[in-house]
Amino acid sequence: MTDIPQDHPRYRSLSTRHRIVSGVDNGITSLEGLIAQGRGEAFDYLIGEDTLSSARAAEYTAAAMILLAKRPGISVNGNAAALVPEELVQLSDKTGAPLEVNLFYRTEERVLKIIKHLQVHGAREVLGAEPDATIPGLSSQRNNVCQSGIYSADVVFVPLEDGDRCEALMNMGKQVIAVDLNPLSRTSQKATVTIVDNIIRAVPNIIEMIGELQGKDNDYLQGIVSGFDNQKGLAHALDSIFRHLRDIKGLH
Ligand code: PTJ
Repeated sequence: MTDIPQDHPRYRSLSTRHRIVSGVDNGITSLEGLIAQGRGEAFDYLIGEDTLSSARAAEYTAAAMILLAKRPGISVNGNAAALVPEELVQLSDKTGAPLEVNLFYRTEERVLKIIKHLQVHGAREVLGAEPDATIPGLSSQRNNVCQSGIYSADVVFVPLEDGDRCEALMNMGKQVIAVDLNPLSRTSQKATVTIVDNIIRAVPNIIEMIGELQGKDNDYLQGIVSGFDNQKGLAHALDSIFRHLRDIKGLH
């Protein structure tokens, strides 16, 4: 890997790109994951590569929802595993939400590699190697889930989701927290709470917010959740993109 100078203006973005490439080299991330990352980068550039105030509100709501959940669950794919393995383990440790590997381009080999990768980053138990339940109404490989994880979860955290499964999980009566830099994606439009932010910023933010909110009573947490409007958050993300484009010299 070429060394990226730390003072390079796009250091963070370029080192993230390298992490995804290593994920592919190590058999964790799918080749399609590179394309997904590219699309994410384009949207991240348009929102200014920083957490928007609406994304912060969504992250705060997600933290409250996870704390309120009876059975939270965390879905891990090949991109999330490559980008934020340690942070996902921390989120699981802090909340008791099991980590479950769930892949769109599922191969047994990749599932096992991701489990091992999460274990190297401190995970004790990781679900997903032996799915024993099926998400109804979903024909993709992502319908393979574990009874003790995503299947019985009431709140599911799903970074980089595909729209179909988001909808299928919602149809099961679950609350879905999605992280997706594209505010126009079907996932973004369907999820209970959509965090339009880069996963590399979103997960650390949520962990910090969970630390702040732990110990607050349920009424307080419920107040945060009730006060959140997902459509308003998405509209703010789109407005921010338009504003950013207008600010670029030459555009009116
Ligand atoms: O590991 P697998 O087999 O489960 O496959 C995972 C991918 C991501 C390849 C698969 O789910 C897929 O093809 O996803 P999509 O339909 O391309 O959607 C990915 C979404 O994530 C896009 O809307 C991107 O904008 C967004 N995205 C990409 N990188 C990031 C991101 N959102 C937040 N943070 C990122 N770093």
